[in-house]
Amino acid sequence: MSATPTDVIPTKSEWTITNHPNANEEIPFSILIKDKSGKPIQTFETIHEKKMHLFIVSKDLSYFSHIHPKYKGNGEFDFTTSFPAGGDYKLISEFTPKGGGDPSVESQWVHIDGETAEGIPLVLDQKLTKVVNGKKVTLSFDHIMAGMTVHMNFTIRDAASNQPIKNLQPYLGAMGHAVAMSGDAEKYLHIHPMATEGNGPKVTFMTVFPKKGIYKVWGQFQHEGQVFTVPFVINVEN
Ligand SMILES: [Cu+2]
Repeated sequence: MSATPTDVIPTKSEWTITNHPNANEEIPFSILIKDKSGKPIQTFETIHEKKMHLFIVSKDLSYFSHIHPKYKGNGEFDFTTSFPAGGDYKLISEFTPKGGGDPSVESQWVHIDGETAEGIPLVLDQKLTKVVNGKKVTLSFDHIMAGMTVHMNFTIRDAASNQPIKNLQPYLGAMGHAVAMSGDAEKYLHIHPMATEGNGPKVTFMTVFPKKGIYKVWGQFQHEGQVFTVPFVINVEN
């Protein structure tokens, strides 16, 4: 398994959005996935239980959402979602046309009307331990250098007892999922979950940060029927 994407099928996309979408309203979207020549792609692989994974982030990366558009056929995926405030959001879709290796990625910026939330500056986490939903999550790395395969470990404990959690549940067919974006929201990273022994407390992912700088990483895990998302802001060195 390689940390850099291989056998990615080149695609094009066409996004259809209501005119002047507003914050706090359900907004319908459709995404048409086409091949290089512009013909709709007909068949997609099911990866981690879904034909498409869609991530939505605000420009300042303070907002994060992970949803699964429905495949309507003839290359078209539909979904509805709402946005917490006005402003610019990036929508990143990941899907694998039949026969592809790693997923293809198509993204689109959208502007949402309505009162804009004040941008929250990305602040580097000084300590890579956080408490979310009663879990104490620690992020660690073998190293954190750009351009090289990085192993990222999330270690999950019960926040109250500090006991390691050993009964994580598979979420979308893996022991966890992780997503990373560069601080400017330009670069989206493919992250591979590694085959893990047992159900926690440590879940390892593999990726390559393309260049140095600040990145935000979100880990998603499931425990006792609840999915929780834990974000970290990290600095990748040269
Ligand atoms: Cu997904």
